[in-house]
Amino acid sequence: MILRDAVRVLVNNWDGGYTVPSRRLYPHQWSWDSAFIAIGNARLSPRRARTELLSLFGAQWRDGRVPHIVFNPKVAEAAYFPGPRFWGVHAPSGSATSGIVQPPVHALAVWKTYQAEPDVAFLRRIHPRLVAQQEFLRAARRSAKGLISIVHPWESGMDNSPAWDEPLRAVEPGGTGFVRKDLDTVSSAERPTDRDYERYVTLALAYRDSGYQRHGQFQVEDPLFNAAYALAEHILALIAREIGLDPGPHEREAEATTEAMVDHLFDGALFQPRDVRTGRLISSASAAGLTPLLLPELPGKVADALIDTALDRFALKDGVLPSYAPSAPGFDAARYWRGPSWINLDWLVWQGLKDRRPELAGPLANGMLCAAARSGLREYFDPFTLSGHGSRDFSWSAALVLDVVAEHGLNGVPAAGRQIGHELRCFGETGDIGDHVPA
Ligand code: 2M8
Repeated sequence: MILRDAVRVLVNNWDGGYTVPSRRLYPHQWSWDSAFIAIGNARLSPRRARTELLSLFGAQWRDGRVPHIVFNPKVAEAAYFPGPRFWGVHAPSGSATSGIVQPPVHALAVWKTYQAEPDVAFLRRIHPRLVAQQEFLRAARRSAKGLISIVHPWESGMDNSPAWDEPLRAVEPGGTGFVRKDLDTVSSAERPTDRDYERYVTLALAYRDSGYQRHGQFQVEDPLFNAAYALAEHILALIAREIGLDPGPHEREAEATTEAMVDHLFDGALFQPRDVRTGRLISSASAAGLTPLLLPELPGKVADALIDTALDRFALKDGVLPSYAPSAPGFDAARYWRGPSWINLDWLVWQGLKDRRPELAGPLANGMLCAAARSGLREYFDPFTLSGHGSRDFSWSAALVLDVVAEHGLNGVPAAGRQIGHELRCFGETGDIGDHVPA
């Protein structure tokens, strides 16, 4: 049932060259969503996964940035706020895009896709684009400490995290007179407040008006973003080996970033964001602080401390990871990124635990499947009751559930690859899909 549902969601949300995160709430292509979606699609149709990634990188800017939204010209301006007119910018390909970025988890998706079906031509084609994405971050966003900044909460992917409350207080909420679209689909109790939106809009307008160049009133070094950046370097080294290039510079960059993260963002129990404008660590309780577990270069002692924190403060043993520690001020079990469990975050931590602590990775895999089985492929879940929130038929929930089933199995029955193929055929689709090859 879960498999059938997951395949149905991915098939229905496919738009010919990429997958929308959700038909109504998010009707365009989103950057890190496409990476997670490709990871799931790699289990169904590696070709579709490659197409999804190439389509996103087709809208890469000349400076290397991969915009967080690539707009579908066939969708009405009013269908999503802030839409293409708000951002007012086009990629060299001609696509209207936003001008901010999201965590660079794409190298990971490329590698998973390549593992599902080794296609060296694809690796060669996408490798320079992944390198350019990293180069943009180094050139535009790297501090003397060797860490990458985000300039908008939307760049963290965890937009409404309580971790951003403090730096956002410094932002004068001037952006008014806009009409939110998200509340047409989802209850306001599960989405950011109007006040938060005013600040998001203010920041985005200021960045836009500087030609997407100057940092505004929000500049933060986020652990999840930096973990994704360092992991991308680690994977770029693997890709370089595969296509006959020198892995050395990528290996050194992965090590240096991991070290900088430990030196500057680790508080002894959890990785914390640093507010670049004040120079201080933000004392938060965000599960983003656990994602450095992804980094193979992370010292064992630091990993052990993180796992202790995950057990004590995030109830990791129960298999459902809240996005924010329930005992911390600001936690909300149902509101977007302020506490609910998200499958992409659980999946990232699961990746970081599989080799280190398989006895903890197993329950986390079961937890993701349990949430999806109980409430469907929702955008997020109450971490106590597993009730579903946000959008329905959400693509990365579907995709990552497929990946978990393929690797971990359902109820301990492993390797459901053939079953997934069967479900796909039930929908009249075959492995040979995704004919529209952009970029
Ligand atoms: C959410 O963010 C968008 C803005 O980018 C929104 O709320 O309209 C976040 O959950 C983000 O991480 C995600 O990529 C996006 C699409 O799923 O939705």
